[in-house]
Amino acid sequence: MNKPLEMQLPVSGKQKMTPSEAFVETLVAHGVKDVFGIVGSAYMDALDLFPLAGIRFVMVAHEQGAGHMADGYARVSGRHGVCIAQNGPGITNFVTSTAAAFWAHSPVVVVTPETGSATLGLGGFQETEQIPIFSKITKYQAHVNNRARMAELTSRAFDRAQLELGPTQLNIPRDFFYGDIECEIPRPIAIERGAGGEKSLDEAAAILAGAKFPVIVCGGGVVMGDGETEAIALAELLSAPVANSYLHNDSFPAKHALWVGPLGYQGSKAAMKLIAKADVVVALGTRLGPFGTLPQYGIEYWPKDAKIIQIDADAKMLGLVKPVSVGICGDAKAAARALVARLAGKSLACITNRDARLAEIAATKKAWEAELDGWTHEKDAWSLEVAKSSTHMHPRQMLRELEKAMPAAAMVSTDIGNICSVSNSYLRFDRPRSMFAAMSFGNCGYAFPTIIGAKVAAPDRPAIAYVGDGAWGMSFGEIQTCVRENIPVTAVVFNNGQWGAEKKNHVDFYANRFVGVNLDKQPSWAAVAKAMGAEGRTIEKLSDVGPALREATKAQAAGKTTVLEMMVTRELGDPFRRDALALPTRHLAKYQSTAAKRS
Ligand SMILES: Cc1ncc(C[n+]2csc(CCOP(=O)(O)OP(=O)(O)O)c2C)c(N)n1
Ligand SMILES: [Mg+2]
Repeated sequence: MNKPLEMQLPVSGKQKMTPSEAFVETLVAHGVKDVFGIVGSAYMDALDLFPLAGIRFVMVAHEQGAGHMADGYARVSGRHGVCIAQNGPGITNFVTSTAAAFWAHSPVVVVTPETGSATLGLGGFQETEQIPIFSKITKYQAHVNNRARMAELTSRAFDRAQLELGPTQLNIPRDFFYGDIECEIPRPIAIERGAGGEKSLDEAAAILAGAKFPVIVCGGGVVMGDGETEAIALAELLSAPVANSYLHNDSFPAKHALWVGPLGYQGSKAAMKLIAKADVVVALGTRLGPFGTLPQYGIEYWPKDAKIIQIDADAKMLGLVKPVSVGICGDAKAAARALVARLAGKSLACITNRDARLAEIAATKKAWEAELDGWTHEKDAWSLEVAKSSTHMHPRQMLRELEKAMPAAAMVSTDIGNICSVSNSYLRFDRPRSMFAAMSFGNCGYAFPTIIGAKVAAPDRPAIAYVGDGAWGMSFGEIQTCVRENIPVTAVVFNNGQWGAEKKNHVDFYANRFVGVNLDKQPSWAAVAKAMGAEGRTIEKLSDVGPALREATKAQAAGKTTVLEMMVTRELGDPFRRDALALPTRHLAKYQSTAAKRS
């Protein structure tokens, strides 16, 4: 691992420099230490300055990987993630990772050198219109239309990424890196976010004072706003159970007695049963995304008659998905603190039934844990059939073993897939900025590069990616980055020999007519890892899971990247979205054999 670089200060005062120097000095002004990308002539003049500016260039295998690394870096550190590539194809490779960062609210600055201004529009080499492509997946796009504005526009792209919490694009015609300019390097703009309007906070406090069964849902806003302590204080004041919003399992400490687990797909039944009883829901730093509030396990848990107090730093999120009684446009940390200040010492209706509620929370959690312990395998007919003749591990049991062996302070990224989704019930964290799921964009291939970026930002924390074997085929190339750049992580690859999450739809809706879902003739992923210079292990037995994870994460301290290939059965948990599919209707005679038999 490279040693952390000395803090550098940018040049001050107006002076003569080249645009490349202005660009790099602006990165320095914003505290940039690491940039992810693949080398390209388009920005070579600036790249040449990185070493002396104290900026590490992390060379990756594919630009999409660089974008996800910048995302993981930003999510764990709260600082900017930065990626850069060659104009044209290097930049279009950033599209998926930028969209993913957009939905993860990550302050990523996507630097997109563009074809030269003198030939733009002539259909030259590596030319495409780079602004329209990113227009819907960035919070702000800066186009350097004049080389003298390099520092100003670079700095704005960095400021906006933090102010709006999302990716921004900095588009630079490649010839604009050269020349002489006079400029001053701007300093970052820091804006303190407040608790929200006094009136809405007063209204919220009044509703909470009368609540008999308040429930808090902590979302990504608590993590990004560093509001854990304040969320705990609010929860303790109300003795309210706290659920994590979908894929934000790190938004409230799992060891806390009031934590009840994540809502949403493959989440905690305890959280669902308790929120179903709420008369008031405090949505703290969450937009209550549809994916996280749809019925699960056949439980329609959303409390339709409850009053909802929603707190979000982005006013556009208020009442977007669920109608709210009070919307507070504020920072999760500051708003939670303001609510505690308003409620402390007041007579609260929820205190009268406090002990009964605490007992109910504990009993509901206990019942869910017991259910999870006993839920060793899936019980639908197809899963029972495929598991019957298999010697491989049941995914759920394997996930429980991983949970038990999870090292302290671990960071876990999760991909999109059936087993990764089931892992939601088994991922618990005691500190924020620990879980990096593929979020709403849901692209396969997210988890591995994202954890590599997270490890660069937090080299002392164990870094673990959960990845299905299909998604692994998309992303394993970044083992090269781990090995070459000495970024040691652990990849846990679930080998079920299929694109399982999609296969589940074939099982549920298409009468097991499998098209394009079986991953036959896969290589041994453990052997591939070894061939690439990492460690690789094939895990066949449940009793080996925990020790293997512990050993692999320990080996990170010795600079070793390990791929643990988990051999699991082909059984499949509940699907992502039963609600979004329908049984097949066919009108043409030729396709009648595929029509659903309706009774
Ligand atoms: C880039 C991308 N392509 C396709 C999909 C559709 N998709 C969602 S889940 C999934 C299957 C994932 O399979 P795997 O990674 O093996 O995990 P498993 O479901 O088997 O656990 C696919 C193809 C997607 N989400 N992202
Ligand atoms: Mg699979």
